[in-house]
Order: sequence, then C-alpha cells, then structure tokens
Amino acid sequence: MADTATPNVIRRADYAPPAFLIDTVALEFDLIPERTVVRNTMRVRRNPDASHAANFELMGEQLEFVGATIDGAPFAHAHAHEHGLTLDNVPDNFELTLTSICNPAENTTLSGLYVSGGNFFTQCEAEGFRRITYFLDRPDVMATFTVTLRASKADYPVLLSNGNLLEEGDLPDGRHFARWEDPFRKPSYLFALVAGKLVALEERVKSGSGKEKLLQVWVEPHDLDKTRHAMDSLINSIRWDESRFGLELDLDRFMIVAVSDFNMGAMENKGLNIFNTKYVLANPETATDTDFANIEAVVGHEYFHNWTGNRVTCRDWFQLSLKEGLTVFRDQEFSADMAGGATDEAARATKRIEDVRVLRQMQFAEDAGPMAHPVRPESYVEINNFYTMTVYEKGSEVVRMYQTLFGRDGFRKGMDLYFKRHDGQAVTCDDFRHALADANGRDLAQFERWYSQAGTPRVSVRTKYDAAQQRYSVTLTQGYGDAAPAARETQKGPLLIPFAIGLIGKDGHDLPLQLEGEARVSDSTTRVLEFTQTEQTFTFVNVAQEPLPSLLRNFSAPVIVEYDYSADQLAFLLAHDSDPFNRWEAGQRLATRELLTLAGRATTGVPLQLDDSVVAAFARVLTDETLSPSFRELALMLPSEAYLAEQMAESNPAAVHAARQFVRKRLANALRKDWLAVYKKHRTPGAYEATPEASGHRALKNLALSYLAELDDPAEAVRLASAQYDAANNMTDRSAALSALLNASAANGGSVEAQQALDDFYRRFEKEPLVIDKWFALQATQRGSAQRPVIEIVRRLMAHPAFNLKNPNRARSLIFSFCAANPAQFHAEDGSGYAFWAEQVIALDAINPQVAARLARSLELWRRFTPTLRDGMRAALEKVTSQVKSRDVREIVEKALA
Ligand code: B3K
Ligand code: ZN
Repeated sequence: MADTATPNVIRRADYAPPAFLIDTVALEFDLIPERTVVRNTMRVRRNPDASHAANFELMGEQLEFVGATIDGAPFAHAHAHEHGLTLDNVPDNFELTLTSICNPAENTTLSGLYVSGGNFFTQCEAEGFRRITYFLDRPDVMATFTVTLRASKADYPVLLSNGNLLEEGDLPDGRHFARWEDPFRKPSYLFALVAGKLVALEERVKSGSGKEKLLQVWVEPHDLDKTRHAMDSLINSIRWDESRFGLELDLDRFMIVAVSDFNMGAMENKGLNIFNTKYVLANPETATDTDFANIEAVVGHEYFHNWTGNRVTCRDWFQLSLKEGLTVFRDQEFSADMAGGATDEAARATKRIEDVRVLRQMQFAEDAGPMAHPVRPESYVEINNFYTMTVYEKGSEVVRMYQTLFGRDGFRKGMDLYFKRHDGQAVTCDDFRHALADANGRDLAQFERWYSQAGTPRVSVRTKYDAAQQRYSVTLTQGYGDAAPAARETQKGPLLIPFAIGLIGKDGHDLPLQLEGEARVSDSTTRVLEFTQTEQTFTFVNVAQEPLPSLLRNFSAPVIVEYDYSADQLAFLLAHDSDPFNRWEAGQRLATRELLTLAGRATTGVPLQLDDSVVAAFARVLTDETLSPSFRELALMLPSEAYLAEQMAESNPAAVHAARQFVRKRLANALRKDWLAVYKKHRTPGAYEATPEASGHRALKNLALSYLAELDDPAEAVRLASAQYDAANNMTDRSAALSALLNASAANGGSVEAQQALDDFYRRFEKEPLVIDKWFALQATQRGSAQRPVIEIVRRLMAHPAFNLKNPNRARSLIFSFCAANPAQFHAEDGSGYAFWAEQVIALDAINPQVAARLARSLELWRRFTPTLRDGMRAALEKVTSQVKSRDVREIVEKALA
C-alpha cells in the first residue's frame, strides 16, 4: 500500500507496513467556518519492520499547506501536492509540526471537518482525516491524541473531542478553549471533534468494576425531549457487553452526539460517537416502533465497536469485516437478547427473521451483481464503496457460524483469546479466525474460504427413507449456480457449512436424532451437520417413520437451500415446525413459489388465480392466537417485490407488482372478516409503550389495516384508517394509517381523505425534519396508477421548499425511496425513472460523492431485467458515466457496464 499516491486499484496483496510510525499527536484547532487553522505536532520514528524510505510521505486532501518544522526548526524540504505532502530526507526519529488550513463551511462531502446547522462535526472513517491535516491516514498507524479546540464562546459554547476533558477556559476576544486527551492509541479514522450550540442528557452509571462513568447524549436544545431512548439503549449496551462478553467501558466518559447532516447511520469515534439524528432522536409522537428498535441497535453497534474495532482495529481496509461483521453480529445478538433473553426462542426468532430478510433481499442481490466481492475484498478503487451488505451482513453471518459450530461458550472462549492476543493492535480476519480455532482446539483452515469466496452458495438436498432399515439419508451438494463472474473467479473449493437440521414426524413433533455410528440419541432434536465436501451424505438411524426434514434451521449458514417440498409439506411445516425461523420460512417459500408462478402468468396476460390451499394456510396463521403477534405479522407479510423480481429468470417489476397485488387483494377479500377481527383485537389503547409485545400488536394490527386497504370496496378501511390517523398517540399508528389511506386510493388516482391526511401530517410536523423525511418517503413509495404515476409526484416534491439535496436524509427520503423502494414505478417502461435517476446521480456527484455512489448502485443489476428495461438502464448508466467526476461513482457505474 503506497503511503500517498492513490492508484486506480488498491489490492490486498500489495499491503506493506508503513515506513514510519507516529506515536503521539497533538492537534490544535482554531475553528472558523471558512478558514480553520490546524496545527499538528507528531512524534515520528522509522518503522523497524518496514523497508527504508528517505522521504516521509503524508496523505492530505483539500488542504492549504502553511508550513512545517522539524524538532522546532523550520523545515524547507516539504512539498505539498494533490494527494498530500512529501518531506525529503527526514531523520530517524523526530518531532514534526505541520500547519494547514481547511474550509469546513464549503465541505458538502460530509467527510473530514464540516459545518452542519452552524455547528462543527467530523467524519474520518475511512479516509476523512487527511482532509483535516496531513497524516499517515491508514488504520495500522496508531497514536495517542491530545486535542486543543479554540472557538468563539458565543457561537460554539460546547467543545468536544475524544477521551477525557483535561482543561477548559476563556481566551481573549470572546473565544474559549478546551483540551481533550484520549489515553488509548487509536488510528486516525477514530478521531472526532464537535463544536457548537448543543445540550446533553446526562447520566452517571457504575461499570462492572465499580468505576463511575459519565454518559452524555448531545443534541440541539429543541431535541432534548427525544434523547431518553438513546440513553437507555446506551446503558443497556454497557450492561450487555459486560455480562455477555466481560467487556467493560474503558473511558471515564462516553458521549453520543446527534447531527442532521450525516452520510450514514453513525460512527464509533473513541468515546465520542457521532450519530445521524435518525438513530438518536425518538419520542412516541415522532418515531415509529421500527425507529425505536433501530436506535437501540445502532447505539449498541457503535458502543460495541469500542472493543471490536477500537481496542482491536483493522490492519488495512480489506479487513473491514473484522470489525463490521463482528460488530453487526454483536448488535444482532444484543437486540435478540433485549427482546427475548437467552431462552425465549420465539422472540429471538423475530429478530433473526428480520435480519435474514435483509440479508436475502440485499446481500444476495449484491453477491449476484457487478459489485460482488468476498467478505474480505481483494481490491477496491474507493474504499467507501465497500461498506457493503457483504462486509456487514454476510460478515455477521460468518461470525455467527463460529457460534453455531462452537456454541455460545466456545464462541466466548474464542473472543477472550482474541482480546488477550490482540488488544491494542491492528489485525486481520485471519487473526480472528485463528483465535477462534485455537480457543476451541479446532483447525479452521477450510473456514477461511468464507472470507475469500464471493457469491451465495447453493445447497441442494436429496433425501431417502428406507422403511425396512429405518434409515433416513440426507445428501447435501454445494455449489454456486451461475453466480456473477466476479464471484466465480474467487471460488476455490467446498466450504465448511454448519447445516442445522431437524426431522418432523407425522404428528408434527420433532423426531429423536441419531446419526449412523453414534451410540445414542442426541439431546437436542436439532443437529448441526458439519458439511465440508462438495457432496456428502448424512444418515440418521432408528427413524421409525418417514420424516419431513426441517432444513437449515434458524438459517444456520448464509446459503440458498434447494429442496423440492410440495405445497402441502410447506403448509405442514408452517403449522408445525418447532423451529420458529423455519415456520416462517415455510410460509415464505409457499408464497414465493405461488407469486413467481403468477408473475410468469402476468407477463403473458393469462388471468391470475390463487390456489385455495394457500389462502387456507394464511388463514390458519392469521387466526392462530397461540402465535405471537410479531411472528404472525412477519409470516403474513409477502416477500418484497424486489426479492421476487430478483428470483425471476428475467426481472419484470411490473409483472411482480401485478402478481403481488393480486395475491394481496385475494387474501384481503377472502379473509376480510378475519383481518377486521385481528385489526380490532390487537389495538393498543392507553399510553404508548415501546415494548416488543406492544410493538408486535401494533405491527399485526397495521398489517391488517394494510390488507383491508386492498379490499375491492375500501370504504371501511378508509374509515378505520382515518379514525386511526386522527386518534393516534404515536407515530407507528399515525404513519401506518396515512400509508393505508394513500394506498387505498391509489387505484382511483387519490382521495380527499388521503390528501387531507397528508396535508395535516405536514402541518403537524413541519418543525421535525425526521418526520418530514417520512412524509417524503411515504409519497415516494406509494402505489401509483396509469393516471397518476409516482414519478410526477416525486418531481413535484423535488421543488417543495422543504426539499434539500445537500441533506442526505432528505435526499434518501425522496430520491432513494423512489429509486430503490418503489420498483414498479421506478422501472416504468417509458424510462422516466431512469432519466430521473441519472439526473440525481449527476447532481449529487458534485455535492457528495459517497451519497451519489449509493444512489448509483440502484441500477447495478440492470443486466437481469427484461430487454426494454435493460436498454433504458444501459442508456442511463452511459449518460452518468460520461458526466460524473468522483472516483466513488465512477467505480460503481464502470463496474456495472463492464
Ligand atoms: N464505521 C462506520 C461506517 C463508516 C463508513 C464510512 N464510509 C459506522 C459503523 O459501521 O459503525
Ligand atoms: Zn460498524
């Protein structure tokens, strides 16, 4: 890895340790929006483990170089250039002071130091620190930081940075200062500062060893009433990491700061997490149950990074999943434990189902397209493009498989050894795997392939029952089908797949399990088979009746399972499987199969029909009051249009939409009474509670409302939705009612009730940007009709005074919602969606390349669509390619067209 110049393609194989190391950094900031002066004093020495270099190359971007001194004396041989600064012939060990100037006010990229709402914020991961000062901006250079901030006291009364506050005081001319020290060595990407007019909710807690810790959630003054949930989530995260992993908060103070202009969800800067307001601010009137759950998850995620990411960090960015996959796994387990403890399997399954749904819809799609890459990528052009579903979500599945193989205790032993070996270091995914292997006395060489092979593995299953011998054999075969070329190139051999299985008898109960060669029956009725060969047969003995297999229980590996279940067998599993995940899965398989058949018919114009047995299977779930409401909601929700389109040989969003709408209408009309009964039964009168139970009731009730809105005569649904809208004491119910009103009237080109509710919603929440984001998103994702295409509504909203392309949340709420979450409207045959997409990618490219590159990705699967759509998408991609400048967007569109 070169220290400065940015070649086109960066390769993992080229990693080399840095020629110099930086042990300490003292930063001084004179914060002025248009012209911030940064003085950076570093203790530098040659790296004994690297080859000799005469010159010291530092990275820097968009900086004005002022001057350099070495050991206190001016240094003349410093040359600033486009990518940084070169210092000729430096000594072996020296103190270097660099002074430079940057312009936070004009920084619309939201990377580096920038101004948002009149306050200063930073975002350094992955390579933003070089936009603040010249540095060895790579994660394997770790230093201790002292930071002095100076600014106008009236404009920036609060001055924050990482670690502990050493000193603060007044300066002449109405300015003041604060000095912070972070005692832990860290890479530059974890640096942060915040300055401005903010207030904090504070809480003092004692950590496991009895030390007092100060916790703060900093927000703009008018948002202080929306911080309680984030604080509670932080306290729960601290407790959970102590009890589940024995990991304690290491600083005296831990701060969360909310900012409304932010490229992603949040950032784990040491002791000073900076968050998108979306993942901090919540009260019942403004935030939905989903928002509450997301805040808990993201607060947990960033907090857990304090150990998995910060105390032990990545050697280079190819190892990103070392911290992200592991930390996503930890936040998923945290949320599951918060919902269901260690033992309530049904409550835990709700979380598991939601996570798997995201994985399958988004990561599987990524893995089948031009951006397919292994969990540990081999190369990149722009690292910010590799904060992907694969690195995060598939990375989490890879970590989960260790736990599935070794159990919770074995996994914990591995984590303990990992910290014992690597605390304070910058390491690799291999180091993590070795710790897990050594702690459990296992050879995990084959498991390495999960890190180096792209593509979604397919496991096909054949079964055979021998009644005379009472033997049941399960033959598993693994491969990749016709994965994307990038995926094929990386394939080296079979994976170690933990394949969890159960066998179900005719009465619906699990059968006892005993594998051939084993002396006795297993304690559990679920077995994790270690599937390591291309084809492998597992034989169960003493199987008294022909069983129905329950395959890949709890989704024990990120693979696609192929097995020829009949519709009746799926209905049986949906009714009886003891594994709640697979119960849900059976319903999804049943629905997917039916929907794909119907989508195929829709393309040929054959009239659609739905089998009564499918309606009956749904009716059973709907009316089964022994199932938890949240499970029923998940089971009754049809697979998304995006997921279904992805399953077709040629994606046809219009056909998928027609099929899915047909089924929704059919289920609505056939089960009308049941939907109504469920709607009434699961209301949650009284004060709002954010508990999993209450939110389960709301989810099921609002799903029922959305089905009722599909009725041929939606008058009753409109009445219910209007009444719910008016009476709602929480955002979950209010936004669900608004959505039902919009969709109930879509076919007729809109209704008075829907328009009134929309106008009311806007007036009511005009001062709440996060709620106005919902207002934009609801309109962008609504159903359209021939007389009223959604693109027209979206274009009109682009001109709304509240729209602002520079604010990523707002851009996402309107543009991304339409381009990525309204497939039937976005993929209009006339290409109007693609033309809009191209305009917006080009406009965003000039403002914020990271956000533009995300939007650019919504066309990457273009080759899989029907010919007309394919041509339209190619033209739009070509147009964008010819006009954009950023490396971020270029990488995406060039890979898409390659
Ligand atoms: N580590 C950050 C993501 C940074 C993204 C940079 N483009 C948030 C997280 O995963 O916790
Ligand atoms: Zn993370």
